[in-house]
Amino acid sequence: MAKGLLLIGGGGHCCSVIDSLVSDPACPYDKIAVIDTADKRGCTIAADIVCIGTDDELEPLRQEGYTDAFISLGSIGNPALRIRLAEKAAGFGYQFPNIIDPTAVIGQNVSFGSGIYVGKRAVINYGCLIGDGAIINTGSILEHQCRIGKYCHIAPGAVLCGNVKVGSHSHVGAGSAVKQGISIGNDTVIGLGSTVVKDIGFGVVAFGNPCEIRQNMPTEKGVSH
Ligand code: JB2
Repeated sequence: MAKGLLLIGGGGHCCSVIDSLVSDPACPYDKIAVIDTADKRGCTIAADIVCIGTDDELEPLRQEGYTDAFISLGSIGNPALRIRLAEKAAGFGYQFPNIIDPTAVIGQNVSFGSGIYVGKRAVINYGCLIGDGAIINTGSILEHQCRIGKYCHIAPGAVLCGNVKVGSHSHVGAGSAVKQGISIGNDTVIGLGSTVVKDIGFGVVAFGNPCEIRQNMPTEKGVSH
């Protein structure tokens, strides 16, 4: 039977994911399709890959040879929907691959969970640990031995110097720089362009140079996921 991949969420982030898949000569899939909201059924998302249905069709699509699923809906600071969709797909027996753009550079002794996206020209250096469902986006740099929790998003161009720890569900904004050895807690957002030179706790929004805590995470973005 053909090996199929279902991409869940067909917006901007999905276009990046598709681009990485179709530019990879080692892509293992015979067929790739998207599911999104009902109004997108039949729409081409990118590179001739079409939206064929909705989340309500996860079960029958699994029977049609879509063995693998990938959460291609992105997030800026609140991955709750990504987590819910992954749990739903897992319940129907889907496997979650890692999608690593062929231009990314991966060092030795890097450990990946599952369902991870690594974008174009991202660099993940020696000994990093990357949790399930993380997005290591375009051009970001994770120096040696960084630990990235589940469902984090390291946004484009962020630079994490060595031994940085980012807790689960957290977001490091585009173009931010994080000093070596810093810890960022769970469920935290670092705003774009920040310079993080001291530890930042859990459940907060922090930004600026130097990066400071500005507010607690709004309730609807709290730790309900
Ligand atoms: O419950 C859902 C659902 N809710 C929204 N199930 C499924 N299968 N799809 C859902 N969607 C779809 O996700 C929307 O209809 C839309 O097509 C897509 C979200 O697209 P959007 O372009 O708004 O955002 P994104 O998640 O692809 O990208 C965000 O995150 C990226 C990491 C953006 O902020 C990007 O700029 C960012 N790079």
